[in-house]
Amino acid sequence: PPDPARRVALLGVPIEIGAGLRGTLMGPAALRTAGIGRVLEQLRFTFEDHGDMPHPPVTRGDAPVPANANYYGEVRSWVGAISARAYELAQSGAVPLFMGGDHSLSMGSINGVARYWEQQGKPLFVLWFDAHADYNTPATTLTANMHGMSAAFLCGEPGLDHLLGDEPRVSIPPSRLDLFGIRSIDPLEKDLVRARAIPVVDMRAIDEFGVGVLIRRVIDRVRAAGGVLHLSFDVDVLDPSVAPGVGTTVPGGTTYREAHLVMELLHDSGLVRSVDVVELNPFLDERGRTARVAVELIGSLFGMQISDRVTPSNALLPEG
Ligand code: 4U7
Ligand code: MN
Ligand code: MN
Ligand code: MN
Repeated sequence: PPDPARRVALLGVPIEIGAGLRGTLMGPAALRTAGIGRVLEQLRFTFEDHGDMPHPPVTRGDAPVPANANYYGEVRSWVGAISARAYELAQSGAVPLFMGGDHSLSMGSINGVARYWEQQGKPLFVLWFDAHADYNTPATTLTANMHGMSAAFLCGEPGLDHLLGDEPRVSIPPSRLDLFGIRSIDPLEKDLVRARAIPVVDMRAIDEFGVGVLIRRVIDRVRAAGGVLHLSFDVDVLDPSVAPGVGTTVPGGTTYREAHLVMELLHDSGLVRSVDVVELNPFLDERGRTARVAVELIGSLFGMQISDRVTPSNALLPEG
């Protein structure tokens, strides 16, 4: 029977105007078709599907609209509403799983859950599992697409200051953000990431040291701080040969097994309290492949195991 103590709250967030290409609004439907609910049920989770958020009405704010931020008004309406829902879901004690939608949704989902954890006195860490750093601001962006600005916004970078409207804004210290899997970063964005000393695990580091050691370092840091972890999983972190159904493919991504190992180790850590699955674009997918892979990875994150085995502890690994 399902274990009521293990609750996952699914919420579809069909936003697409944060990205350059249309189609991520079909993401939540594709994840459901690929069996995200069935997988969670198999793993004995009680899951609640809260359906898809409605497109919020676009209201004109009093604050001026910044330049270099496409569809600012629409994104602002979404982000405020998402943050409020995220806060409620975190408060309910479930693990919220936000099904995107493009990555601009994380400005709301993470702000909302961070607000909850701040009240609990627990530091929230954010694992940004993505091909991109998403650390642009209106001053650094080359495209004005807001899905490339989410991490920077969350760390309190200026330029989108009124994006949350009346929702209280929480900022994540840059030292609690981990960019993991990146291989595409714009010139001014790179300068900003360096200036803020954001921990980065790029694909070169993964090639050289392997994902296992590197993800354990992230986990150890969260645990040592007595914190909890939000996973922001941008499907484009996977190699395009594994996950073609995304708008911004970058060659040289994580393999199928590397991504699974990240998820398996995150599961074993017991620290993940909320999740985004973003940037799946079913319009660009090949016969549902990417949606299926994303659901399989979510399975590993929630405890799907290849075999019953004891995971070796960090004591067996070389010192970092
Ligand atoms: B995603 C980009 F220029 N950096 O800012 C930009 F390369 O959420 C890409 O990670 C952003 O998919 C990608 O537009 C945003 C570009
Ligand atoms: Mn992203
Ligand atoms: Mn990306
Ligand atoms: Mn993308």
